[in-house]
Amino acid sequence: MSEKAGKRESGTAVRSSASRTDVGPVAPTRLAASPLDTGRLRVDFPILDRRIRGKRLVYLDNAATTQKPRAVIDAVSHFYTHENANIHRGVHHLSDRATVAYDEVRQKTARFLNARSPREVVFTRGTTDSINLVAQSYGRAFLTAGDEILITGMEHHSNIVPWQLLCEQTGAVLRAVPLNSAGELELEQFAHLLNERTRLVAVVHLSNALGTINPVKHLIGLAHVRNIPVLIDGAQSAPHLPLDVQELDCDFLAFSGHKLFGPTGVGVLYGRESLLERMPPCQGGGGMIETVTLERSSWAPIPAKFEAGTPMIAQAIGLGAAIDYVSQVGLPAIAAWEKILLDYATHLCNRIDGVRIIGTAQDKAAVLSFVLDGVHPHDVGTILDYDGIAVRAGHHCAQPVMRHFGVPATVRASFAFYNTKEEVEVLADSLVRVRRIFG
Ligand code: C6P
Repeated sequence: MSEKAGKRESGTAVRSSASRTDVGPVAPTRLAASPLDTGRLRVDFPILDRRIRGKRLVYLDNAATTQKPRAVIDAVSHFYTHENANIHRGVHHLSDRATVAYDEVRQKTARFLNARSPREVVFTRGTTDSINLVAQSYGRAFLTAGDEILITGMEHHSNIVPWQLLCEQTGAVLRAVPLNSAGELELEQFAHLLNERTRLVAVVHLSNALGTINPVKHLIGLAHVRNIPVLIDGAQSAPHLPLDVQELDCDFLAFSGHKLFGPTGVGVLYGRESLLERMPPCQGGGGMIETVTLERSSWAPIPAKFEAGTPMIAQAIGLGAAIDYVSQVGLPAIAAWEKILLDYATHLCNRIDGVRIIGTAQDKAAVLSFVLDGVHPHDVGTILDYDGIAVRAGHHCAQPVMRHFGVPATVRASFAFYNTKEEVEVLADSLVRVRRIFG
């Protein structure tokens, strides 16, 4: 069903280098970021100066995709202007330069996630692609009929449908942990649903539709007691929360470059080395082989084994610039500022007649989903757009969440560190206007 039908600069380094192995030091820090100098940071994002229908753009659709800092735009442009070549193939200077640049991003990504090694970082097209990779590689190799995969009732379709496809292919069974009325996981149900047949757990870290932050470290601990690997959908957490795969002890983690202020078309699958080693490739082609005869082929070492064909080179370069940028702003500072914005927006919206917030979890970040009594979310979104405010209205690719709350759609304001309290006030004023228009 379409949504319509359902109608570099500033900050502290992210984390200590304790327990890092062969991935080197983090990018150098340039400016202090506490408190976040939002006014200064906004200057880095050219699009934020745009006017929409004569009004200053208020961009509150960051969960869908984030805006790009000049550093990212320049890195991609510089690559195409000065270094463009295919990688891992050429003997010429440009190919060598491009290969080095691409491989450096893998190291940078490993540091960003505190992975043990760059070998644990597979470049993909995005979160969706990463999850599908695990389903079609790990899932098809190791799951059989009657095995169970445990997800939750607040997953994005990207963390539901790949498992449903896998279940059709293998006879495995998909189970989901229910939600309570605040949009939190029923934790005792999680423990209850884990059993001797469970072969994989896949859980969203930060819900795109509700803003709920799941206690993933706790969930991973429970699953690991039974030796069950856990995949974390980090699409929404990567831009908002510090991530440390060693501390979380997750087995897989997926995120998208474009939600982390980087380009579209590139994402990451972190995978525990011992698992990636055992997993077969699920796409064949150039780049992922060791030797090929007309009869059979053998695979390149990880992570190349999972990167068939010419990869998204320029996009990966852009992702590297985005990781530098975000690391310099500092995710702890980002999370703290966005919490202030979310609390302020929640406070203002709660004062508006007829607003019902969907998702009131204790632990929440960056996302404010709501409905306005008697007004379809698309109408709300359209009127907000006339005021220059970009929000998303729809089911947010989380139809089971909408069904749980008995709504076809919500309006979703989603924040990034460059948003301001003034923008939150513009949103609230505009909602009051919507209220007046609809009586
Ligand atoms: N959510 C949103 O507006 P891709 O499309 O592969 O970059 O990310 C998919 C995805 C997976 N998990 C979560 C929790 C997500 O939020 C998303 C993307 C966007 O909410 C686009 S639907």
